[in-house]
This record gives sequence, structure tokens and C-alpha cells, in this order.
Amino acid sequence: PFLLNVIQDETFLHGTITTQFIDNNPQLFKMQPSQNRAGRLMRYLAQVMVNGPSTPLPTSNIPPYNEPQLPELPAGSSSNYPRGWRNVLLEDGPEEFAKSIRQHKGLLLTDTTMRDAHQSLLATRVRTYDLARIAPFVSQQLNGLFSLENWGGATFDVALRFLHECPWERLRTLRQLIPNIPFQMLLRGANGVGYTTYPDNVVKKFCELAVANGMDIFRIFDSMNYVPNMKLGMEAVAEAGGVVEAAISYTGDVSDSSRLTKYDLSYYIGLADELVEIGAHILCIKDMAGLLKPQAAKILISELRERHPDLPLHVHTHDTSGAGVASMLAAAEAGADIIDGAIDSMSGMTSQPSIGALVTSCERTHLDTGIQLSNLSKYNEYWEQVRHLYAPFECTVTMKSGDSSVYKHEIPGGQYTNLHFQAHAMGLGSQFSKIKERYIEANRLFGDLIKVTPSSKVVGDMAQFMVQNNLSADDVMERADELSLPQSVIDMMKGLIGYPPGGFPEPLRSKILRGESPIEGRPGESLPALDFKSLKDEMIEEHGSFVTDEDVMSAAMYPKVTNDYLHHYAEFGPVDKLDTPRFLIGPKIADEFKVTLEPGKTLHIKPLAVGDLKPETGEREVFMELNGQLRTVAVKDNE
Ligand code: 3PY
Ligand code: ZN
Repeated sequence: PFLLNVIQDETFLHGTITTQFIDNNPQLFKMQPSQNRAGRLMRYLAQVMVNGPSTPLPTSNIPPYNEPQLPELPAGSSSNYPRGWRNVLLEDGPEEFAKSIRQHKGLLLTDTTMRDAHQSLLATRVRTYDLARIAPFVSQQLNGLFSLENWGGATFDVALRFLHECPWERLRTLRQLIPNIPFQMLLRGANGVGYTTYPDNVVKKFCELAVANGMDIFRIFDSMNYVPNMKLGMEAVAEAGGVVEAAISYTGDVSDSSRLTKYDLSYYIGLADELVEIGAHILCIKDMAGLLKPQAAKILISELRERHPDLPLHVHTHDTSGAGVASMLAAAEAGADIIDGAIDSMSGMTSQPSIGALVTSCERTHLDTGIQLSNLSKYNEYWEQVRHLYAPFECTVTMKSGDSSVYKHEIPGGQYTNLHFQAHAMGLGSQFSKIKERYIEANRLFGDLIKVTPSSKVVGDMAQFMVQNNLSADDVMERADELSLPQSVIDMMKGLIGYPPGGFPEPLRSKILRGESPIEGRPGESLPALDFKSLKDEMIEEHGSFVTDEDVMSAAMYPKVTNDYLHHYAEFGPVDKLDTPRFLIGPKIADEFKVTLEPGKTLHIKPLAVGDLKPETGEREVFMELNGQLRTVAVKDNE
């Protein structure tokens, strides 16, 4: 390992090495725990067998051990990729790509199954393992898709925190398997893939690395539609060479003229004009809660289509109320070029509307998508099986149907699932309706916000605080200067995540701030640039010289989570290579299984027994066969 450390060192690689090289680089002696991936994985499996799941499982539903069946690929197709929209992008660049979208006849589709669908239905837990298995099929048989939304949003955090896998590696793995279909990610503007504002250089470097690792299209939004934050994200993406998809987060109801809100048609049109001016390649209407009724879609999209005839329009919704398919068809009829759906078995409720329903509805019309239903069905069958593997995270444990009261409470899809689950866990039948009521009140208190990560979290925190403390909106209004409000509320009022149209309401804001002065303007402007070099040095000091620029970026957004992930990797190895049931709940005794570490390197593992507790050490021995050899791993029993 020492030699490996030396030859991978930047100074060494760049040929600036001197005789002091070894003295000046003490980190070279911090060895990566020997590769020994098999041994570390055995330690992981033994740990799960003795102490239970390493990832908290919210329900006791046990997934089946059956590996989902893969659909067959046409013979001889493995290295021959049919043309897709990514070929157009790579050949022509973002501007011409946008023109080709406008010239395309028929409706284009983005498949969100690999990101938003599982973020909304399965607590974002779908692992790279299950995504990578189906990737060759997608690349071969669904090459007509406009894009795959497969990164960003909550996937980044959850991959590191709960799945103990590297989000960058996920991106690279999928990119290698799917070179022909554009990848799309959700970027929270100045909040990157986190929940707070990051320094500008972090957002910029993040976009550079995302493009370098294979990302194509960046859907950039801000939780207040705060243009200065969006502009920063848009410029960062453009500089990195990505496709700038500027997203307007939609709230209210443009089809209800009796409803006097600040989010009326002229608000959206004005915002769209600004984003086009800044340099959007594509404009997206991001309906994160599923509030865009068919009639509203018609009004909004027709107007945008007329004002910006050359601009590709992309529409995203959630099916919470059940009107998702109707709204997306209305948007397409009104001139949207691209709409989002999720494969049928991962669609509906708080997820996106069903791609199968959209494709069939458009067949033999001017909107025909050209996607073959037989291929979609095979993709669907795979996902139906995969979904069972994530049974412990299944939202349908508590949620049985859609909910048209979303038009009132306006809770975004992913958050709805979360709050529903939490309320249910508290064991009170009426708890969720109370939360919904308070959510409405908290939103009103804050002056009617656009609610999407992270502003939705602030409203949710406030709603829960009100339920827990039995406070009405009037109580909060009166006592805002003495209550110990959630920190997220105080931070928002300080201006840390940006400004809503019209600003925050007074006197509530001043009461909450208790004399502290808010920051003016774009929050990122007052943050000092992050020193990547010293962060990398610190990380190398702690974890060894194998730390990559991507790891440093993960740490820039999630310091503790990344640190824990790197320690987990050092101790337990590449757990992302385990199949999902064995990763989540561990292997069964006497049940032999395989783990492929890389092509041509496969481990055969057979757990044999878990020994008795040794009172003197508090440990148990776990006996396993690894490639036919007996191995014993001692594990501390945490019971
Ligand atoms: C996210 O920010 O993760 C979202 O999905 C917002 O809609
Ligand atoms: Zn969404």
C-alpha cells in the first residue's frame, strides 16, 4: 500500500518530486486498510447477523430473498448501443440539443423511476445494485426516452448516510452502462444536493464534478423561486458544460381566478421571462406537490408556449391527488415538449404518474411517444419485483390511496410520505389530519410560501412544533418572541435560504429574530469560499490518501455523513456489492450466495452458524465459508 500511495500522489504524478518528498508527506504512511474486500464484507455480514440491520428499518416487513428476474436482451447487443438523445447532446451541444427537442414530433418522456419515484415511495432507499442490474436493458430497449432522472435530490444524502455507498460511484456505474440516454439530476440551486446554502465555489465545483462523472441535464430550482439563487445554479451548470433546465416551482392554482394569491399567471410568466433571459436551455414547471390541475396546466403551458416558441418546456408533477395523468396529457396538448412519468409499478400516489398510462394514452395521436409498450412491460415487471425488496420502507404500509386534500395543504410528494409515516408511527389515527391542518396554518403564518426542499421542511418543522405544543397560528403570532421555535424557522427568517416573493411577513419576522439582523440579498454572497485544499488535506490525514475530489465534495455538503461513510467503508468494505436483502437484513444460515466485486472476481459465501455469547468478551463468533474455506469473525454483541 505504501508504494501505491506514493505512485498515486499528485506531486509524484506531476513529476515535482524532491528528496524531501517522503518527509513532507506524512499522509503517505496512512495506509488504506488492506484491500481485503472479502474480509471486510464478511465482517459486515457477521455484524448484521449478530446485531441486526445496519440501516434502521422503519417497519418490520421482511423482503423476499428472490433476486428479481431480468428481462432478456436482444442477442449480441451488449456493446452496441442504439442511438439516443445523448448522442444528439454530445454531437451538437446544449443549444442545438434544445433546438432538436423543439423540432421533435411527438411527446418526449423523462423516466423518474431511478430518483423521484423511489424518493417519494420508498424513502429514497433504492440501491445502485438494483439500478445497475436493469441499466443494460434500459439502454438497449428504452433508448427513445428523453432522459432518466437518476441522481440528485435526496439520493445523494441517503446513499452515503443509509446505504453506505458512494453517490458518485452510482453515477459513474450507470453512465458506463447507459451511454446513450441523457441523465438528469435535481439540483437545489444554491443548496446543491443539501438543505442549506453552500458557498458559491462549492456549487460550482459540484457541477463540474457532476458533469465529469457523467451528468447531462440539471433541473435547477430554488425553494422560494428566488432568482439570485437560481441564477447561481444556472451559471454553475452552464460553466460546467451541462444542460441548464431552469425549474419554476409551482404552487397555488392559476385556473382559479377567485383565489387571490401572489402566485398567479403573471407571476409565473414574469419568472419564466427572467429565467430565459439568464440562459435556460429548457424551462421546467416543477409541480412538486401535484397541484397543477389539468385546466391550470392548459392555461400555464399555452401561455408559455406562445411567449417562448423556441424554448423546450418540460413538466414535472406528483400524482398525489390522482389527477397526474390528466394534467400531464393537458400539458402535452398545450405544447409541453417533455413530461415526467415513473414506470407503472413505481408510479401513482406521491410518485409521478404512470409512464405506461401516458404512453398508451398518446398512441396513434400526434403525441405518440414511439416507446414500445412491450419493452415498458418488461421494465415494469423488473421494478415490481424490486419494489418488494424494499418492503421495510414501503409507504403503502400506512398510505393506501391518493389524497385530493393536497390542493389545500400543498405538501410536496416526498414530504407527504414522510409526514404520513411519522404521524402513523405516533399511533394516533387523527394525527395526520392535525399535521395537515397545522401545515396550512404554518404556511399562512410565513406569508404563503412555495413549499419544496428546504422551505417545505421549515413549514413541516413548524407544523409539527405546533401539533406537539398544541399551538394555534394566533398563539404563535402572539408569542413568537418567547417560544423556542425550530432552528430551521429561525434560519429561514434570517434569510439563510433566500427570500420569497414579497419578503417575509412582519411583525412575525422581527419577533422571531429578536433583534438579530437578517442577512440581506443572496445568502451565498456573504459566505466565504470553501478551502478545498485544506479540507482534502484533513480528510487524507484521517482516512488515507485514497480520498478523491468527489469524496471531498461529498464532505463539503455533508461533513459528518461523509466521514461516517468513509469509516464504514474502511471497516466493512464495498457493501454496495451485496444484493439488497443481504445488505438490509443479512444472509440466512446455510444459504450460499455470490457477491461480484468486479467482473471476474466473485465471492461464494455460505454462513454456517452464529456462536454463543462469550461472557468474558461480550462477543459471538460467526462461522462462514468463503470460497470453500472456513472463516470465523468475532463480533461484539450489542444487546
Ligand atoms: C427534492 O428536493 O429532493 C425534491 O424532490 C423536491 O421536489
Ligand atoms: Zn418531484
